[in-house]
Amino acid sequence: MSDSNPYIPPKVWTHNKPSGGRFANINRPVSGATHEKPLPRGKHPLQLYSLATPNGVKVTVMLEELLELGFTGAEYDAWLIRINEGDQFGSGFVEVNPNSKIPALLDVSGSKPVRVFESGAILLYLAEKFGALVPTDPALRAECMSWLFWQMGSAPYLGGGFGHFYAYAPEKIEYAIDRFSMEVKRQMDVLNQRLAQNRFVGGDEYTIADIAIWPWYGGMAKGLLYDAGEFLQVHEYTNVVRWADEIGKRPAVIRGRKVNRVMGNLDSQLHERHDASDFETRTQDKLQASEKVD
Ligand SMILES: N[C@@H](CCC(=O)N[C@@H](CS)C(=O)NCC(=O)O)C(=O)O
Repeated sequence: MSDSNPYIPPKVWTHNKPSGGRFANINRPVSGATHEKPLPRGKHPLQLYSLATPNGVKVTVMLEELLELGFTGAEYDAWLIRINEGDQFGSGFVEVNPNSKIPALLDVSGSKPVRVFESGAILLYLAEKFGALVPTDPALRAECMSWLFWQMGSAPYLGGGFGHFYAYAPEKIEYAIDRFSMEVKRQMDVLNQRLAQNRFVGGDEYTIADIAIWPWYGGMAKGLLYDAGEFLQVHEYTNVVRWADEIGKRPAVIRGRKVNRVMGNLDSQLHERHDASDFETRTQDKLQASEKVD
């Protein structure tokens, strides 16, 4: 777009050409399944259909934290949904999430399966199911919920706004990058000020608010998202960095980050998880080494 050739929106928008941005091939202006494909089911009470994006990691970290706390009912099968290949538009996936986005959870522990979609709803569902990682005191619970919903409302500006225009759009549009950089820096400052006074986002306790916020804002503070650490000077958010480092060392977080991961070091990729032992035996480094021997 240039001043000499400005875009003038027509009276009615039509989907007449691909946008050209990264992931444009999977974007459509309609919802629903594009093909018949039932979802696989494993042996555990919880069936997760996901990918290790920041939204996906929230749920695998939550499940690993619950297992770490001793809740055996949180045993899960994690199936890989490759969103670049359109798996989220298969008929089985759409039955679990009509919005066609990971993560999606099916709880098959009761007489009828319960579907849950939207990462915030999944965290809350699991926290309530097991009575863990969400405070019972009304004031603390309200604080935890406020930060959980803050994340759900804020992250689309970070990902869909800043990340999209800074990293994925086919051209760099100064207006859009300025607008979303300003907003992301404001959000990082909100969190930084909160964490200056509190060890965790909700207060003294580690909760689902931290689990929701960490993959996005912790990732941003550590310079892991969109290669934008220097651009946004994220090291300045020292309290967020301190909090991100502390959470990143938790064993459940280290495990949860690996599940459904298809990028990075081979030993950090556990494409599917069906058993706790898979972390030792089925990461990509191990699978590829055993293929070479065979
Ligand atoms: N608000 C949703 C957002 C989920 C979401 O955006 N998922 C992305 C990956 S992080 C996705 O599945 N994208 C596939 C698509 O848009 O077709 C949540 O928190 O669960």
